[in-house]
Amino acid sequence: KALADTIEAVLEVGFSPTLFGADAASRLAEVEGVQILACGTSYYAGLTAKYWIEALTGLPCNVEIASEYRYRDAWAHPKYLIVTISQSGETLDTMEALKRARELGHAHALSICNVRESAIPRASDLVFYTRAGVEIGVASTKAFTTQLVALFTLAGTLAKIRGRISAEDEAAYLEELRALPGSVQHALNLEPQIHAWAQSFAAKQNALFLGRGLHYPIALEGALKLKEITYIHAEAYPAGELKHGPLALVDEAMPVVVIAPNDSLLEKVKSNMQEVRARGGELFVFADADSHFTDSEGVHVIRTPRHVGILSPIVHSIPVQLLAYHAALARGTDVDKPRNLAKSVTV
Ligand code: F1P
Repeated sequence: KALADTIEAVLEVGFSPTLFGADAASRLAEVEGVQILACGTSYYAGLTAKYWIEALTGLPCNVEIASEYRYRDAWAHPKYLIVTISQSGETLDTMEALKRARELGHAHALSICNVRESAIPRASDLVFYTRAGVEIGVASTKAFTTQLVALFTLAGTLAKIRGRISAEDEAAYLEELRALPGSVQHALNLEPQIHAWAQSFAAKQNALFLGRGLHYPIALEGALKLKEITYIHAEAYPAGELKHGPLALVDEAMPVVVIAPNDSLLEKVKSNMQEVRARGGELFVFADADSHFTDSEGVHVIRTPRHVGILSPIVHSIPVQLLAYHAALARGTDVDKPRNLAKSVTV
């Protein structure tokens, strides 16, 4: 519902600056680059957005963890748009990074946030409020998918302002957004199969998550969720990076989750999967319905909906979050209140 409501708000006006505030049109028209600042899951939304922004707008886009950026003398430019992403709008590191960006000379700041009138949107010039409302649990879930819709909309809006997409392109992207809740529902319907996988994950000590391109941040999100709510040690890598180190970790005891959408990188991902199987690693693959994967020895496959193109990371975030959720239930941990974590990190 959070996702459908956020998409509905976008569909009402299309890729329009009005979605971001009263003087958004003039501010966004000036933008020559984008600097994204965020923490945790929100940072992964930013990493995904980098692909969309650079591909659609041709603008450079940097993404940095706010707790690092706030303490350094970063490169800055008055015509770069600062984009902060925060579910709560109160995360201190993100707030301080925004202040730092202002000190360094960035003129325009846009906040993507769930919570109206929280600190970060109040300190920003432009705001997109997702329609996700407040997260019940500590770990962000619906915030992530709705942040991604907001960021895709920002990419589309900047592209439109810069004359990089035609009216037909815009209509096609909006059509993809309109169809998204149906694909996400399909992904949610995979719950029984994911529940079955989660039973074996619950007994593991470690897990590795792999993705490529737009789906590398989704591998990061899957690993973070597993860490946060099950306390299983999980790492995520771009699949092409396996041979540069993490392959040394792979043996029969290492489950490897692969985000394998039916996109232009699929053949590359398949060869990375072979590297894992050759070392005895057990593969858990999320593949799209329209690709040709079947279960084989040591390879388990769950089919997400038909490939949805550029919005695919939003669909693929659902099964990795469900996997962590069911593994947590199987281990008996508190999914809403993980140990050592706070809902808003304000220190
Ligand atoms: C950032 C964040 C969450 C994470 C956990 C701790 O919060 O790192 O992504 O799941 O809840 O805080 P926010 O800035 O998005 O509110």
